[in-house]
Amino acid sequence: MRTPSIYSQDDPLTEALRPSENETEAQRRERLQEEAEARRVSDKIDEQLRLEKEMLRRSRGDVKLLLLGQAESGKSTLQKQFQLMYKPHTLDQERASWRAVIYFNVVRSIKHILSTLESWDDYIDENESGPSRYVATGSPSPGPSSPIISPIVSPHTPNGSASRSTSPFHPLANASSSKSSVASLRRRLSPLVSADSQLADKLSGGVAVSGSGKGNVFVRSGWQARTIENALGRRRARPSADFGKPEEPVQDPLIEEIARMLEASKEDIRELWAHPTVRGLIAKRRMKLDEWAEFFLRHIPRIASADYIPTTDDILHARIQTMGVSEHVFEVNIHGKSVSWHLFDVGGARGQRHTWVPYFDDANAIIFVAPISAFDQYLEEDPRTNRIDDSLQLFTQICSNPLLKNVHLVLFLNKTDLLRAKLESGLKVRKYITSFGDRVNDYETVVQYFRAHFLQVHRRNNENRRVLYTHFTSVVDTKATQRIIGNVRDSIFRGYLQSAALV
Ligand SMILES: Nc1nc2c(ncn2[C@@H]2O[C@H](COP(=O)(O)OP(=O)(O)O)[C@@H](O)[C@H]2O)c(=O)[nH]1
Ligand SMILES: [Mg+2]
Repeated sequence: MRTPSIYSQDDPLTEALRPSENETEAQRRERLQEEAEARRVSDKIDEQLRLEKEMLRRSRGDVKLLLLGQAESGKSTLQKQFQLMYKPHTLDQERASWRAVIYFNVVRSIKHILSTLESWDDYIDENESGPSRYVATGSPSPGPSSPIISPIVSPHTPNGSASRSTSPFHPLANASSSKSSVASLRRRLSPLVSADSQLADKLSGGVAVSGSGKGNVFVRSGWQARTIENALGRRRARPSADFGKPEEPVQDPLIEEIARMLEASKEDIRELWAHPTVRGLIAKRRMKLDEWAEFFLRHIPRIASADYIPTTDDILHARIQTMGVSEHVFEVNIHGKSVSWHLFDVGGARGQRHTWVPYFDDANAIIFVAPISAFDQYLEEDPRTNRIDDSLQLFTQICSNPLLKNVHLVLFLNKTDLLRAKLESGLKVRKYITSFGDRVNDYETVVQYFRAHFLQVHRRNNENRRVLYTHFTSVVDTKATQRIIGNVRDSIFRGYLQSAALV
C-alpha cells in the first residue's frame, strides 16, 4: 500500500515516484525505500530553509507573531485583516481567486441542506411504514481528556442534526406538497451539487489529506496564485510594473461553468433557502449550517450573478481550511520606524497542531483565538469534545509550554457577534455547559463567564508573571478589528522595545 500522499499531483517528486503498473514485490520494496529517503532529504531541506530564514529574521530584529487556536476559530480571517491593514493591494490581487472558494462554500452548503432534507425524508417514510430503523445510540463515552469546564458530551449526532429517537418534531409530516417541491429542487440543483468534488480538487490542487473530517478542502500557503494558474497549466509572468494592479480575471473553464450553473439556478437556490421546511429545520436547530453558509446563501442573488466579483466582506466570510503553517510578512510602521512583522497562520485541527512547534522558538507574540460562540458545537475531528473545552485545553498547553514562557500573550475571545445572535435566539448555555448553572443567560454574563475560565487557565500556568491581554472580538468586523490590531501592535511594540533594551 502506498503511504497516504500529501503531495500535490503536480508535484515533480510524486510524479517521479509514481509506481509502474507491473512492479514486482522486490521493486516495490526498493521504491518504498527510495520514497522514504527522498522524503527524508526533502524534509531536511525544508527544515534547513526554515532555519536560514529564521536566522535572517533574528539578525534583522523582525517581529514574529503566531496566530493560534482551534480550527474555525478565525485565525485566517484575522490574517486577512492584517493584510487589509498593511498590504491592501495584495488582497485586490487575490480577489478573483476567492471566487472559487466562495462557489465551493455555496455548493457545499446546498449539498448539506439537500442531504439533511433527505435524512428527514427517510425518517418520515420509515415512521409512516412501520417501526423505526434508527437505533438510539445512548450516551457516547466521554472524550479522552478530562474537561476544564463541565460540558455536556455531545447531545447531538456528529453531523449536527438532533437525535431522532427522542425528537417529537417531524418537519416533513403532513407536507407531501413540500416533499414534492423539495424533490424537484433537488433534481434541478443536482448538476450544480455534483460539481462539488471537481471544485474541491481544483482548489486543493489535488492535495488529499487523510482524516480531514467531513472532506474539507485544505490549502497551503500561496494557493491563491497557484490555484487557477496551475489548473490552466501555465504560469503568467507578471511584469513588475503590474504590481498592485488587480489580478486580471483568468478564465478557468470549470469556474466559469459553475458560474453559469449558479446563475441559472439562482431562483432555485433562493427558493430552497426560503423553503418552509428548511426554515423550520433551522429554527428548531435540527439543521445546523456553518456561519459562512448562512452568509453566502443570504447573498445568493448577488453571488450567483454572472459578473460576480467577491467583495472584501465576502472574502472575510469565505472559509477554506489552512494546511500546515503559512507565513505572511508585513512592514509595520511605528514612531517613524519600519519593522517587518512575520505573521504565521496555522492549521488548527488536531491533526495539524504538531506542525506549530518548530515555530514556537523565538516567537515574540501569540494571538490565541478562541471562538466563544461555539459553546453548542463539537470538534469535527472528535465529536465528543465541546469546542469551548477544546479551546481551554489548547490554551492550557500554550500557557504552560516552556518554549513560550517569554512571549507576549494576547487572547481574542472571538465570534462575539454570533454569540450574541445565539443568545438572542434563546439558546441556553446551561444546556451545553452544566457548570454555567443558573446564571443569567445574557451576553454580558456569558462573555464574562468564559473570560473568567480563560483567565483562570492563564493564572494557573503563569510562572513568569506575564500579562495576558484580552479582547472581545468579531474579526469579520473590519473597523473594530483594525482598532484592536492597532492596540495589539502598540502593546507588542512596547514589549519588543523593552526586550531590545535589555540585550
Ligand atoms: N460571524 C463571524 N464569523 C467569523 C468570525 N471569525 C471568523 N469567522 C468565520 O468563521 C470561518 C472560519 O474562520 P477562519 O478564519 O477560516 O478560521 P481558522 O480555521 O481559525 O483559520 C470563516 O468563514 C470566517 O469568516 C467572527 O468573529 N464572526
Ligand atoms: Mg485557517
